[in-house]
Amino acid sequence: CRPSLAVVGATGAIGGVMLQILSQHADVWGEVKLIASPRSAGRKLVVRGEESEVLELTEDVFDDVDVALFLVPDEVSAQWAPIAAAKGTVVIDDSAAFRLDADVPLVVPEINPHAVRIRPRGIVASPNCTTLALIVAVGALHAEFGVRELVVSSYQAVSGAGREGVAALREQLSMVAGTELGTKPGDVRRALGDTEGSPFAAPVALNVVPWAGTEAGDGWSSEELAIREECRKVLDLPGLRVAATCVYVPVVATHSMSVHARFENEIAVDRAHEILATAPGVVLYDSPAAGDFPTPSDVVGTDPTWVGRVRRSLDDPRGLELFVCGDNLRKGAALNVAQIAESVAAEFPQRS
Ligand code: 2RA
Repeated sequence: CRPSLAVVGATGAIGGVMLQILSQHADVWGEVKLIASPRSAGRKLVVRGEESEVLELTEDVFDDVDVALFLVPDEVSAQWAPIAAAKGTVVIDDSAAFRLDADVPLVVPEINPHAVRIRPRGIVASPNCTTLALIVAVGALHAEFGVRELVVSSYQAVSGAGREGVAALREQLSMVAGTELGTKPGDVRRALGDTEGSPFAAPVALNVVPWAGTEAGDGWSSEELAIREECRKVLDLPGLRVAATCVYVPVVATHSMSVHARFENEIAVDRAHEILATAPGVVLYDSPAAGDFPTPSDVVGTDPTWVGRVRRSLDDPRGLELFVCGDNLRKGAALNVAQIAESVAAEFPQRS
């Protein structure tokens, strides 16, 4: 019989995308339980075409659950994932709580699918959305050229900061629309006044904000260090040199990144194109003179990492420049978790 599934955080933004994915993908699951905090329990949501009541997150809810997807904040995962795992449930966790735990594999199915099987804590982690947009393309190139260094600048969508991020952008846009703001120092900031409730360190409408996450020491943000540590772990390259600068931009969903990648071997740009054109989870869209390059407003809602502007570095035959876009709520969150879970589900028939 097919493994049972729990979706913890079913009522959140990523939970909503997960329910769509469960309805769209080949159905490998038996019973699917939808779980949320006491505040959201009792709501009815549709999954696989059927209405289902959302259950409250309790210890007992994991009885008879084979695989649980945790789509909840770090502190909720930190508390509840070990409780579910202790009951024998395999946890696939989308939070940052376990990503760098040596006993928890950090899995991107296109890059390190084998890692999912070694999970001493019964927990498998899925990377941050910025890492995910980047790693699918860089990992494919690494397999042939051997990546040694990444210099990354992100253009991150406000939904990375949750529903509050989207609400803040929409509210700020409504306040500046049709004005002449954005022409004098500080005029946008003054016009928006107290941006209470905004998760951003500066106005995000008519602006860009070079700070994502929390202070992580020596001037770095947690988001920047997450890209570094997670790329190292997924690629199994503890010495990979990574310098990231993370920036929020006025985009609702889909993170973009400009990437300078340096490899061990000299780059043949035609071969780089070929690799990207055929790599799983990647779409190469790269005829800039014809206006063909990925942008977040075209990529949003799609599954792959889109890559364009691929060119050899002018001053370094081992360097490649590229621009990537990936939907932070799909591959960047729900889709990668679903893909990991499907690979775990495939283990079940062999067990019985
Ligand atoms: C962001 N990566 O995009 C964060 C969310 N985890 O803001």
